[in-house]
Amino acid sequence: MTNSWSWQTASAPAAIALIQVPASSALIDRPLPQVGQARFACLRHHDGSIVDEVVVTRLSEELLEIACHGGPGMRAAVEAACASHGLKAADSGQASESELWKALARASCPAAVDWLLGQGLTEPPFPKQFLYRLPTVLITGPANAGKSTLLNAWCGHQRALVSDIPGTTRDLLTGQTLVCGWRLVLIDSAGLRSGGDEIEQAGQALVAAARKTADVVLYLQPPGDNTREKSIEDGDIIIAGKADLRANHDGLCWSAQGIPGSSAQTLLATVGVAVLNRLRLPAMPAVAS
Ligand SMILES: Nc1nc2c(ncn2[C@@H]2O[C@H](COP(=O)(O)OP(=O)(O)O)[C@@H](O)[C@H]2O)c(=O)[nH]1
Ligand SMILES: [Mg+2]
Repeated sequence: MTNSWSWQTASAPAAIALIQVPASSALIDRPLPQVGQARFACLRHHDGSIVDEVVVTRLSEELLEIACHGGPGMRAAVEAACASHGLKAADSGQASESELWKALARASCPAAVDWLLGQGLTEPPFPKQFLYRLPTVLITGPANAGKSTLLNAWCGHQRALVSDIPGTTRDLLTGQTLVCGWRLVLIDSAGLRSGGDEIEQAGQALVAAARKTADVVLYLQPPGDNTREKSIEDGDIIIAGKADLRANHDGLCWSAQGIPGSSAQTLLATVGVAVLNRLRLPAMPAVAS
């Protein structure tokens, strides 16, 4: 018989918590239930003192599942009781109380908190780094494509100046948005074009540098864009910009005015989901956007 026990539930405070322990009558104050049956009992410390009122289920001849109370103090008492019986904590994949609290304190956004509370520190099926840092999304494309307008709409306020004068945006401008609970850092950038004055060329160098570090690159392509070949790189998410000026609305598109059948908000939500998919981040339905 194994000599180890493990938590079966995440270590966030909860009404109840589950442990699995070897089937030993020393642990409880009543006879062990039959296999497949459950009973109320008291969990005992090795010295005989009562630790908690619990429900004991006999999973097999050798294994018990015990439902105890799930507050942090009770979890600590249960851990101490198991240790007093000479049982060792197995690595259940669940975080210890303090590890989880530290992870929650570092969580990057509501979806990360939601994930940690639900799953503890189990290995996520998405890049773990995004539990603790915000993904960056570079918005690039030719001058006048509507990049700054897209940034403003996504941030929900006027972060960048918008104008039909090419070269209005020169620096990298950042803003944030929430998509299905994941917070994204959006980076607006100078329009791609050759020539221009020294400051504009410096702006182009900033875009090139931002490309190297961004987690996702959105290429906003205005109608009639002919810079495509040299400016779009493998892996870019291409968005058909100024879709209100286009007859065809197939594929991923964006218009600040919306298009027939889709408001600007609906189009943004679709772009947001495309970004999450690229980052392999799951939409967390329980978390408000
Ligand atoms: N028709 C139309 N015009 C837009 C749209 N988005 C931006 N514009 C206009 O295009 C011009 C350039 O926009 P801006 O966001 O500054 O482009 P940027 O140079 O790519 O940052 C401005 O006059 C905007 O009002 C759009 O979705 N549809
Ligand atoms: Mg701009």
